[in-house]
Amino acid sequence: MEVLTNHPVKGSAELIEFEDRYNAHNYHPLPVVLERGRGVYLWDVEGKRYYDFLSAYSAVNQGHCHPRLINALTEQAQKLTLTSRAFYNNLLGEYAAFICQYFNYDRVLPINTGVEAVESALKLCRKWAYQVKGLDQDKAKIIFVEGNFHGRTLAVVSASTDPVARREFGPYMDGFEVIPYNDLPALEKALEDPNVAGLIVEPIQGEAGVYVPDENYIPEAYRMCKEHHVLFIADEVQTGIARTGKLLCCDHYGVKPDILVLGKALSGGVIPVSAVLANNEIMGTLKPGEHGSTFGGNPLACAVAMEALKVVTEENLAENAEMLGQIFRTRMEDLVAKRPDLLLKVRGKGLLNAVVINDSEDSDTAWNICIELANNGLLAKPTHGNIIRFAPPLVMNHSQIEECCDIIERVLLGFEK
Ligand code: IF1
Repeated sequence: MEVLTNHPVKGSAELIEFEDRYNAHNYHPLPVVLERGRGVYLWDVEGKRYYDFLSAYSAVNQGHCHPRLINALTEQAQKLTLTSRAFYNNLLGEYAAFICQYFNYDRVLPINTGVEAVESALKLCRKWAYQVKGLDQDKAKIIFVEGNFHGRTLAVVSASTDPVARREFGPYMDGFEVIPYNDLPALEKALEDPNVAGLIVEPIQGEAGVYVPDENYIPEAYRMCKEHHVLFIADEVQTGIARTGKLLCCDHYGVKPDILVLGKALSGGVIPVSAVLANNEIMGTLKPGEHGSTFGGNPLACAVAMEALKVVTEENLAENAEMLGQIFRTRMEDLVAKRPDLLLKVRGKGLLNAVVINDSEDSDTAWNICIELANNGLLAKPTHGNIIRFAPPLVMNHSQIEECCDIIERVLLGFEK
């Protein structure tokens, strides 16, 4: 195989071949090679334009290459990018104050990727269990729910119920218990164990296929946790930052998590930035040297994250997601009614939605539909073989969402299994 740099211009087929040849095969991408993005649009190397209905798994809520974010990035990149936490930098304090006021918490723990923030939250929960709740050493238990997705580290896959994510990565971590999702009696029973320190939950399960729990699940789970002096930890890495039509998905339920985990859109997809937020009683248990990261709290991340959150507010992205989500689901429900042989249902909140295909989990129908959608200029990704997630950037406008619904309608009405 020839060396890539010897060729000035490469087509999709060749670039895919290089990736197949040299990259770990840990993903199965749609056969589209993207090179440019702006707002709700992506362009491939052949210049074909697509509507993005994945938003890099909800990381680019603010739209691709948002000019304000790229400006914040490039301005800061010329001044200072990384100091480590061995010294103070001029932006971390400002950012910490900003994000704490934005989400109404006492303190933030700045970190980089979603899974690192989840890991940090789990460690923090254990610290709290020993120092505040008073559990005996090494006894703390954290409850997870079936179908969870919190990332890819050893601790987190130890609690996964997805055999693909878990298999052959053992031995697994102790101190985790998995209960059914959306099942309050199961939670009540699990909470009887006095060693339970925390419950971690996604308010809508993304990877599992955009499962929205019953209306009372999140508020009741929160109340039960309070009753048992157990921390309610919300993984809002995917659902947070306006995606579901409110700033946080927990806002739909009037619940303020004890520990809030954010990532993805905290940087608008520009660089990895994640955060754990909590009040003093919890965050105060961490002392110097007990946890950290070389890149956590770096000035580049601080500059970008502040701008990313300002864009969410100033461009009314939560309200827009709520409004466009209603339109999208109404249009999709019409389609489900027209093609019951192909479509089962649509579910979601705001602009985090899924259409469930009337076919088995191991069918390739959803994949084939996504290929057809791509041919028609719209990029979406199947999850679990028979579910298609639709999650465009939140900067979309009314006529664009209608046009996208037209594309989806055309493809689905004409699709033959
Ligand atoms: C992959 C899905 C999305 C997350 C929640 C933590 C993390 C994620 C709720 C970890 C990450 C990802 C990562 C990506 C696929 C993906 C995903 F398809 F699995 F469900 F978003 F839709 N908590 N989600 O959803 O964040 O460490 O990756 O920054 O791993 O393949 P990360």
